[in-house]
Amino acid sequence: MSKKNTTDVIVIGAGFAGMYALYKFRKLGLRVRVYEAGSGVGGTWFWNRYPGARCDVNSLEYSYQFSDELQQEWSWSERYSAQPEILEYANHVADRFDLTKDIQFDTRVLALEYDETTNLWIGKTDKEDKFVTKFCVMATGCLSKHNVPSIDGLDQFQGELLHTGKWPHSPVDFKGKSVGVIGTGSSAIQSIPIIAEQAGSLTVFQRTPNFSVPAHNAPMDKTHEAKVKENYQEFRAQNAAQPAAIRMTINPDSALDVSEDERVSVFERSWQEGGLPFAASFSDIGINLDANATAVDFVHQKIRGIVNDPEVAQMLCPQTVIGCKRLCVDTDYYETFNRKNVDLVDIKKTPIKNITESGLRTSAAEYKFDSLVLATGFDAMTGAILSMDIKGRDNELLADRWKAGPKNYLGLTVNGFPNLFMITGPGSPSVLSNMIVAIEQHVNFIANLLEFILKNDKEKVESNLNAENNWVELVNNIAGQTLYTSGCNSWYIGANIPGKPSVFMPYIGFPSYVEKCNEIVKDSYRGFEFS
Ligand code: N01
Repeated sequence: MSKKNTTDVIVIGAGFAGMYALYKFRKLGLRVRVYEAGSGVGGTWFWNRYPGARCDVNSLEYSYQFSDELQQEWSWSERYSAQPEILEYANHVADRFDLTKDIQFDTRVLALEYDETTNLWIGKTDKEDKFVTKFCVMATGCLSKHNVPSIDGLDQFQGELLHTGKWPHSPVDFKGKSVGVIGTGSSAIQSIPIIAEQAGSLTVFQRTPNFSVPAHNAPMDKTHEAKVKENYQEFRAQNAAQPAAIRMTINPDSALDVSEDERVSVFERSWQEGGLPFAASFSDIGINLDANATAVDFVHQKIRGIVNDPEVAQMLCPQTVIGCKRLCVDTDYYETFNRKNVDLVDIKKTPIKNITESGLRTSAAEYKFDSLVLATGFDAMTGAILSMDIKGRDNELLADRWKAGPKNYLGLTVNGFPNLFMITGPGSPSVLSNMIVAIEQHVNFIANLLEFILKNDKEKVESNLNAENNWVELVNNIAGQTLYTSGCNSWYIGANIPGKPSVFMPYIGFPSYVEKCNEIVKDSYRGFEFS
């Protein structure tokens, strides 16, 4: 084996997590190599190039804070950045910190096996038979394994078949075409208004409607940007103290303690402000069913006010709790259903039977399309990790260990899989927080842990089973106090993937998570075992 294939740390993935991990671990003097399946950096923002792809976190927050020079020199053009600009930012970071020389692109890691005699991980990629490393870091992303539904005849379709999560790199031209979209999650809600503008006709196949709030995106307010940049550190610290590490003013009032008029005017203000802060209109929307129902009513009224055809409006009104699936943020989504060239089909009433050569057939009708878009989401949080064949101590497969759900400690480590770390893994705040903030916190934690191992001449670290059991119980107890587990089929609990164990995966509450991590470190890395 060539020396080139032996490193201290292998990082898998060159999205925002992998890029910062490379930067940080290099600073420790470690030899680091990153494997990336794509041909460029950016992760989510490299793959999700569908029309309308845009971040739902404010641009001034959705960026790295590890380098003050970087955050001062970069300027965003809009309140919510679009995918091309975020990808440009990722490339700028890669160039600025000379990252690409240690990233091997177009290379997918297939397998990892822990060798107990040497305490090393032996890996295999689709390009090389063997690499050896002491530490493995999964920077594989929470929403990176796209979900292709098993619908009969999918391989028969002769037109253009697209998936929002794996969009082509060359422009897709829908002009004058007949297009079908399956799915109505965030990706669909962002892309449908733009596809509708271009296409001759668009038919949307909806299984479950979703709640969406207008983004009210706008050009960046340069005065506001300058003000933030004057004291960026304080701005970041204030945001990190918020439950999702996203800046929003949480109204301390209960939705049930105010008059109907006052409640509607608060919701109206939030609706006009736009975006995810709608969920913070009152303190109890996420924890009290009656309070939640008032928000549901308000959004239903909005949908009925926007969509001209009452039957279509009714189909678009979700009959679940608001926020138990990720709230969507849109530009002109509901308005799009007033267009003459757009139809909505309820596939709960008339299910898709099969895909045909020229379109698809439901139980009620046959449709013909030039292009069919699958906006069917991801095998979230565990999908990318489990798509590798990972064997720990005693040849145990991670897939077997996680058969009943992804048991782990802090969303970072798994007993029996020493020196292997996850960034924003299941059991950490990840998808219920500003991802870049969560990534930096995790990478810093892992870097400190590696430093501790090296300083103290330890060979390996892993979490103990007791700590893992307690951690998973805590994650579920916290979720149980909210409406996240109130019965909707969200990807937070793996319900969108047939056969996936039903376990709530993210930790709710970024500040309390950070506090727990800090306590654990202070307490000599309680719950971790070193040898
Ligand atoms: O995926 P989803 P997504 N037959 O899982 C339907 C992030 N994101 O890519 O609800 C028919 O939400 C499925 O129906 P149902 C964000 O965190 C962020 O849109 O299961 N339909 C659903 O309607 C988001 O939550 C941004 O009944 C099928 C849709 O496909 C996450 O990514 C933008 C089906 C999938 O929706 C995932 O969003 C985009 C089948 N067999 C994404 N299988 C922003 O930052 C699935 N569906 C703004």
